[in-house]
Amino acid sequence: ESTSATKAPAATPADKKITLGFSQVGAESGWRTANTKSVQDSAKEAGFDLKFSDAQQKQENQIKAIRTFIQQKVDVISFSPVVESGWDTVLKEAKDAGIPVILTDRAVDSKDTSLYQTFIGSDFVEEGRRAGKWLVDTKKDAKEPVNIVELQGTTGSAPANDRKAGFEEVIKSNANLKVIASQTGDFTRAKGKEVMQAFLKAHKDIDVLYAHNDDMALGAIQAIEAAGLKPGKDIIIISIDGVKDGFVAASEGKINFIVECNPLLGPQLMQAVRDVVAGKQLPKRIVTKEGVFTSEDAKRELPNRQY
Ligand code: GZL
Repeated sequence: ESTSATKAPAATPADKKITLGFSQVGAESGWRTANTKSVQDSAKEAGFDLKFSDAQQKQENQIKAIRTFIQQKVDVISFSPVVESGWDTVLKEAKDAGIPVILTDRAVDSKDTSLYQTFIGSDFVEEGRRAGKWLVDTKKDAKEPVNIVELQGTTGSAPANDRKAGFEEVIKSNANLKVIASQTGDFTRAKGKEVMQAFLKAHKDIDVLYAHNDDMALGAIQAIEAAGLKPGKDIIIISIDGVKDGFVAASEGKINFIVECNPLLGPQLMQAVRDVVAGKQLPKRIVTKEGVFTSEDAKRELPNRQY
C-alpha cells in the first residue's frame, strides 16, 4: 500500500562505488566557491564518483544536468536550486527513475515533499532576522528616520526571498527604520557595485546598507568610497555569508555586522548520500549551524576562518 511519507529507495549493494550527480548554482560568489570546494573535497574523501555540473546561475542548465544524471543512472542526485520554483517536473522524472534527490543550500517550493529525501541548508529567514535584530538594537535610540537601502540576492531564490522577509519582520518594530530602496545585485560584486552607484545617485541620505551577501557588500563598498563616503561610518553596512574577504572588510570597520552562512555542507551531504543509499529514512530538514560577528569579533576571528 502507498504511504504519504517518502518510501526509502531500494538500497545499493554495499560494495558498489556510489555515483553522485551534483548540479551547482554557478560560481557567482566567494560563498559558492567555498561550497563547491566542500562538496568536491568531501566526495573525494568519501570515495564517491562525483559528476559535477556548474549551471552558471541558469535554471535550464540545472534541469539539463539533472536529466543527464538520470540518463547516466547515478545512485543519488543532489543540487542547490538557483530559484525556488519550477522543479516539480524534473524531480518527478528522477522519482520515476527511482533516483533519490537531496537538496543542499537552497530550498524548492514544491508542495510534494516526496520529491526529495531531505534539504540540508541554512535557515535564511533566521539570517534575515539576525541582521534586523542587530540594526534594531543599534538604532534603538534613533529619533530621526533611518534610511536603509537593500541589495537583494538572485531574484526568486530562497535566500533572497527569506533574508528579505526575516529582516522586514524584525525592523518593523521601529517605525524609524525605513527601507527606501531595494533591488537585486544577483549575489555578485559587479552588480552590487552597479546598483549601489544607482542608489547613491538617487538618494543623498542613505544611513544603512543591508546586503544579502558579502560579495554585493564588497562591490557596494567600492561605490561608496568612489562617492567620497566612508563605508561602516557614513553608511552602516550589514552583510550575510562571512567569507574571508567579508571578514577582512569587517575587521577594517567597513562592514559593521556579518551574519554567517555556512557553505561547508559537503560532509553533511556525503553522510546523507551514504544513508540514502543504505535505504535509511532521513529527516526532511537538516539545518546548518552558524553565528554572527561584529567588526570586533571579525578582527579576532579572521585568523581562524577556513574560506
Ligand atoms: C546561501 C547561498 C547564497 C550565498 C551567496 O546559502 O545560496 O548564494 O549567500 C551565494 O553568496 O551566491
